[in-house]
Amino acid sequence: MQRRKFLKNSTIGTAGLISTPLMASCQDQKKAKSAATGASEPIRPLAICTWDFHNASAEAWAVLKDGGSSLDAVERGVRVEEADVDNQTVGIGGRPDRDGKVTLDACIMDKDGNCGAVLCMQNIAHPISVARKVMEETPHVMLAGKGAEQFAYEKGFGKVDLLTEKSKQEWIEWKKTSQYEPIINIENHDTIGMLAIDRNGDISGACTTSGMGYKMAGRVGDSPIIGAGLFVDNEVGGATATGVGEEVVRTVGSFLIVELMRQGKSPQEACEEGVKRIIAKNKEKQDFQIGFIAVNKKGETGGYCIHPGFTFRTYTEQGHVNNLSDSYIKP
Ligand code: SD4
Repeated sequence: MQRRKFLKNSTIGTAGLISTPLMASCQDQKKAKSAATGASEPIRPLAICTWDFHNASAEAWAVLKDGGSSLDAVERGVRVEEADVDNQTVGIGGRPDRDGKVTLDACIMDKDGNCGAVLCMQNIAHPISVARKVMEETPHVMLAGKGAEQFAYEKGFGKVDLLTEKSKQEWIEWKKTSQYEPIINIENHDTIGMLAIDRNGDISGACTTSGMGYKMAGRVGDSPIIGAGLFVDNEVGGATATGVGEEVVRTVGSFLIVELMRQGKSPQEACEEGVKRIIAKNKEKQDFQIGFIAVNKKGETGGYCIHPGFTFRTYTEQGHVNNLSDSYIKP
């Protein structure tokens, strides 16, 4: 909540984000890393997530520092946001669709290229854990809607009313105009995508969201789509996205970024190219936000977005850092 107010009320700059323990530009961070570790030594363990979700990245770190797997780290990390009723774009407390229903999307991917996803699922508080069960306990990758919900009950998940009073009242207010406009960095862009590397050097990722607030019933964005909202290739690295999902799907953004890293681009360069592909398809209209983050096998990280204001968290032995992403459109 603090972060949202800050982004709304001030111009973005390093001075503003003082509620976090550390703040650094990507360049500062890169310099610090190479000075501390030497260029060739892989940085691990490591967790990175979209936005300033410090509790989520701290939870992931708690798993990683004790030698836990990157898969457990990303699941446990993003569950923190799913459980946070004040986060209105993930899990319980998420904004509903235009009919007043909270529908959740999530996906998870492991070091072996296994993946699972749930799409447009109602009444279940932890979609990421259901996605993991789809991955581990079914022959499928994706379950949607009622089928996903039914599967969750079968696996012991309880039925939860995801619509909080706050989100309900805001939806009632929204219905007066029913204007559907994604607002840059504020209302619609707090999806958590997280990537982690464990002590073994294995990479996993997770992404979870309630999607765009007041979306059409049945609408699914990029977040639960493997390759769009998330992609991991343990040989190369991983990437994940936040923002207007339709645009990420159109460019298969996260897969693209991992492939660009495979071809030799750094995570930063690959994220920049990912955003540029989206811009190239939207020459007339750029009033929407996309943020990408990426990590490669060496533990180098990157992030890039269209509009200023996107931040991402990294957590390594060097500390917990909130990084201000560079943007295509300059402040
Ligand atoms: C979506 N990418 O459903 C998500 C929205 C998002 O914070 O990032 N929300 O399109």
